[in-house]
Amino acid sequence: PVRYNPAEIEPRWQSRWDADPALYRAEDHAGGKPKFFCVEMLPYPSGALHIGHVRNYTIGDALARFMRMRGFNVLHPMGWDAFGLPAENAALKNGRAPKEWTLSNIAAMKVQMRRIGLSYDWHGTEVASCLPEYYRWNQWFFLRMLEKDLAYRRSSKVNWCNLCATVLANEQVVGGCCWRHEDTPVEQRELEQWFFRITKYADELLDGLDTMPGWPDKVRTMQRNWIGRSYGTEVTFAVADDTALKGTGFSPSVTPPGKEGALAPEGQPSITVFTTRVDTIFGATSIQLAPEHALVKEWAKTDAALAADVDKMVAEQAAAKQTGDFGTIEKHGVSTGKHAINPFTGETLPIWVANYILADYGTGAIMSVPAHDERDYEFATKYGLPIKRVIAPATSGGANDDSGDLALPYIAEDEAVLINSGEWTGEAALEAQEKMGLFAEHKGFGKRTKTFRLKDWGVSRQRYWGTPIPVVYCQNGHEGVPPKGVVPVPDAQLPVLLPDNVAITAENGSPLGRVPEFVNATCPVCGGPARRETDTMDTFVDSSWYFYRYTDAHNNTAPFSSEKANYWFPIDQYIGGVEHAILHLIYSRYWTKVMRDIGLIKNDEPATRLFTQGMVIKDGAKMSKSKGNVVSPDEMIGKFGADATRTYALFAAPPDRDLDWQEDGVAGVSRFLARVYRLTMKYAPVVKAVEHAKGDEIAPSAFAGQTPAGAKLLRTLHQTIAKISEDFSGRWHFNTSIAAVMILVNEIASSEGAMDSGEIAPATIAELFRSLTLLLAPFAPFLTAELWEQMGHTSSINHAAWPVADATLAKDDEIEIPVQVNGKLANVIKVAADADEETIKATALADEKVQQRLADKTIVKTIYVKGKLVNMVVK
Ligand code: ANZ
Ligand code: ZN
Repeated sequence: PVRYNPAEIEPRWQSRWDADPALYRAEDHAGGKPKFFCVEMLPYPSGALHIGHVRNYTIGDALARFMRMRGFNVLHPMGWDAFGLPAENAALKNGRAPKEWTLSNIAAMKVQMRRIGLSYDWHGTEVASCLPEYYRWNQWFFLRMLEKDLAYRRSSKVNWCNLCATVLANEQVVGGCCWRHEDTPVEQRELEQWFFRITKYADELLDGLDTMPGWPDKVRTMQRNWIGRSYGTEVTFAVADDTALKGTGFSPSVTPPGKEGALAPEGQPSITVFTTRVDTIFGATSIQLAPEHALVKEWAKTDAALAADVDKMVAEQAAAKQTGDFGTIEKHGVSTGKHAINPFTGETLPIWVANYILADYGTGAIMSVPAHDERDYEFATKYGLPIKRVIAPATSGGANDDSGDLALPYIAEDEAVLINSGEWTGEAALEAQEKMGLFAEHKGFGKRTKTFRLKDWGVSRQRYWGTPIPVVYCQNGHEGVPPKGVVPVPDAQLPVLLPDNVAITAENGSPLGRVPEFVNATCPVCGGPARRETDTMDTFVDSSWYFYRYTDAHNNTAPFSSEKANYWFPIDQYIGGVEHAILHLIYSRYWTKVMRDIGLIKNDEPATRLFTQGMVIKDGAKMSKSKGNVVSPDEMIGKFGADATRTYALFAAPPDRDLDWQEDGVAGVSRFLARVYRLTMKYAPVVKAVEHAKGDEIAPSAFAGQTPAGAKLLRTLHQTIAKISEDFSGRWHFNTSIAAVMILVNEIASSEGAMDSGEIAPATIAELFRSLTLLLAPFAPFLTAELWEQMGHTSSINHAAWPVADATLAKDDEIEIPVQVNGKLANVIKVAADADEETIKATALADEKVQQRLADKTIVKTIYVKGKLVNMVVK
């Protein structure tokens, strides 16, 4: 018999597929088929695929192939996230130009992808973000955002990684360090930067998550926390006029008569605090300011001791931010000697400066409520500031007594009530938050606020290998172009080309700034001299909309046609790593909303369903060069073939779990495929003969006239079809799908005698092998294409109809039912699948093992759970 030789079959089919550019082309959007848009996250062209990519792409490929066979119009694209720092590092290291390095990596990885048999429509969809055909649309979008005031420029403190020699977005800072350099602390620098106003969509980005059941809960939770919406209240405290107080002999901390709710008089400073717990305001016993608060700076001018203390605190905070342990620094502070008036109570509170208050959060000032806030409690205890309880459990009835023996600080807010809070005493805490906020607004000394953890997206990068930002700075600085002197490059002049032959050095600062031909530009408005922006865009811009370009990859008059995008979007299935939960998956949601608002598309969200696959590990550990446990896809394919590698990647674990790669396992799958090959090749002539006689569509063989052996095989076959079809639509447990095919193949193999002797009819044999080949097609495309042809089919298996499970054929003729006596298993009986209750009870009673258990006892009653269980209660 012929031997299974993937090294011969796979390249042969690959070149046939390559010769047919329309093979995986989706139909025109005007066609009648239902659409299915399946996207795997595009790779960075580092030079070689790793085995994790193989897993990710194989999951998507199996699904795309299955959906094609189910009759869907499938768009299955691929592209390259081709800008970014590694290309510049390669230039530094080996002197290779980033462009040349990137394009040759793309070529190499494309060869690998083809070897794996991934069914991408390369000709129709391929995009590479480093090409001007692509990045000119990044520039176009930038200009649209500029028009919509969604792109703006400002000077701000930014995250800076010294190794990247560039700015990082907040999303690229992980635990105080750079996302690419896990042990390089991020520094803060003050720089002029371009930002995208993603915060404008903060509410929608957050609320939209509730309407996305097709996204994993863990991703939605991560996004919710990242966006971090919190409601709060700003309350303004007048700073007491200490000289006036002194004059009246008034002692601070006693209510100044008539001062309730007072705003600071003209010329008198005030402090606005930000609190999420305005309901605790009767418990405020001091005001704490950030060392960089404007008032502190003011007071420090005339108070040298204060100035010295504050300087130290500023330095200490900067250091703590850098090391990322801001939350754990020892709290301390210094009194300013000034006082502020609580507008709710009229009480006078001492004003302090404290090292745990951030200048750039809220208003940089807080009211300190030690009884109900941990940090304030720690601080108040240290300095002997008063602690006043104003919140109690609802069970306390809201009595005005603070002798409660609950440990302080008492944090609970749900189910809590206010005590010691004047007219608000007895109110539920949550309601009081709302009412007291409204009250403060009404009285004019406060306002309710909504704040987000999400900050605007800083997109300027001081790097070469990225999209040039399409603005120039006119040296004549026209009026009327806001901000002064910033002139957008007109659409007609796009793309602003990234120059070649730029020296990449380790020096700080944008490499483009050292290219005079690039920098020196003409102002499009006045024709005068202008300096071109030399920063490039964050590469997350590229990946924010690339999947839209797939629908119309060759368009050179627009980023894509709205008509096409509206047909294909939202993506039906998006597949990729969970590490993109915050970065790419928030940015691309933002981009979608912007494109919707400029009228390009209709969808609110980019993808209906998101799947995040597990990692591939080796010997229980994440793969890394330093551990020497990296599995190379090329090596696997070389040894076992692409089909075995793919099938193993799906067989070894459910796709959402981590997969421990074992070469033995790939070898095992390869033996299984060899068995499929041998058997199918042997019976292919039977299939050919039967199908030739019946026409291409053969009806499932009926039970009528079947021998028991034939009926049993058909039953397993149809059960397998039902199971795999369900796995694809449901939980994607391809590991059990493939296991089911293995069981089927075992059963076929042990019926070889019966097939050869004629006991199993040719029509049954034909149906078995035809369906087996179809069932394996999503997993092992090369082998099944070969077998399909060997069976005499001239049209491609790619669009052959997926087999349909016949429920009658799949039905077991016998079922097993456990029999219990007093709840303990006595035996499992076999009965006809359609047996009635009487028969089942009688069979149970007649069973020998059940009889032994019953012995001389009396049956009180017999409980029957349909199709599941018989339980006899005995005395
Ligand atoms: C009084 C209070 C009472 C507070 C209480 C909490 C509990 P999140 O939820 O993280 O937004 N805060 C406000 N601005 C601050 C700053 N610049 N630096 C340090 N802390 C600041 O936290 C909001 C709470 O953090 C605010 O509500 C404020 O303390 C504090 F029982 O006000 B709270
Ligand atoms: Zn000008």
